[in-house]
Amino acid sequence: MLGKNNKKTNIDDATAARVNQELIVHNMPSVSTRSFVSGNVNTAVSGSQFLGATDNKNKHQTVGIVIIGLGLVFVGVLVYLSYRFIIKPAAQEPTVTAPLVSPVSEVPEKTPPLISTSTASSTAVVEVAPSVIEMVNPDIIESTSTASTTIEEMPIIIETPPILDADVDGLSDDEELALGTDTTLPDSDGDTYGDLSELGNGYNPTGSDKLSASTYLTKYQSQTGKYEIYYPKSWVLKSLNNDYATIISAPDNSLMQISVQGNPKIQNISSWYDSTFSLETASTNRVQKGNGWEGIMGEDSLNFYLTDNNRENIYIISYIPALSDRLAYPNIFEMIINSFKITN
Ligand SMILES: [Ca+2]
Ligand SMILES: [Ca+2]
Repeated sequence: MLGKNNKKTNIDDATAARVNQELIVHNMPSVSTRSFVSGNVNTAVSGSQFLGATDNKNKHQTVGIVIIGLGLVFVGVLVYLSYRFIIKPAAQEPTVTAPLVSPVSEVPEKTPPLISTSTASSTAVVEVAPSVIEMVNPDIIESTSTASTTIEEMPIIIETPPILDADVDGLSDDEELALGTDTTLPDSDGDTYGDLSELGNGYNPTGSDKLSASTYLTKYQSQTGKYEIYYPKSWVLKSLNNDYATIISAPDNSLMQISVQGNPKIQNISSWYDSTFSLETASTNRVQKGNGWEGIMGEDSLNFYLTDNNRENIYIISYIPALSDRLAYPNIFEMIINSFKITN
């Protein structure tokens, strides 16, 4: 039993040893396993192969060094070329353009910055200025010449419009438009009295009753001047200088003006007129009597001078035509004078 057990124990030990060896063998690397298996011969062969690899390695290293050296040389050439043709010229350009820039930087103080060189700017100014003068002067001369010819022709262009009287009743068409009468009928209201006759005698040419009843006329009262007048309603009246001057504008830009001034010497109108205009010939025979006044028509027939019965003021009624040779409203001027009334 014991021997059997010892035998069995020896067998188990041998098995265990073999198992361990196999475990060791299987756990070792395959190369080592080959070397152990191949023995010394394989080991010598592998040694000669190792010497050959070392030679090849040296050759490769030499080639590598040569390649690296050539690479370094090539890089050096590239660096030199880049410095010679790129970096150096780029570095030199500012130094070359610097003198060109500095004059330009001085130029903008006098000329626009867009101009690259001072010579270009100076020649440009010098060339343009005379050409402009040469271009402008002829135009100016031509324009003045044409203007002068136009001015010479002006009187022909603005020839005084003719004064028409379509119905030949003595009232111009302009006056009949202001009075509301018919320019084609001498007796507009058909009362057998002509328009001019009714107007001159203080009657309404467009209907019955007195002239003051005409719907085409209106009355103006001056508190300062203490008078009243009638004038065409369609005309424009303006009071100036505290009512010491009154202006009435007619459609053709003619004016009727009534001005008031003192009569410090309390002269009658004939004496005032003679002394004012230094007339040697007495104008007494030209005196007209009105409603609270006496007056004299000036020799130009455009100014009527009158004074109130108290000889307090001198009134001047003036017809100021827009064109000196066109008097379209002589009868209305007369009507305003006749309608003049001192109101006190
Ligand atoms: Ca007429
Ligand atoms: Ca009539």
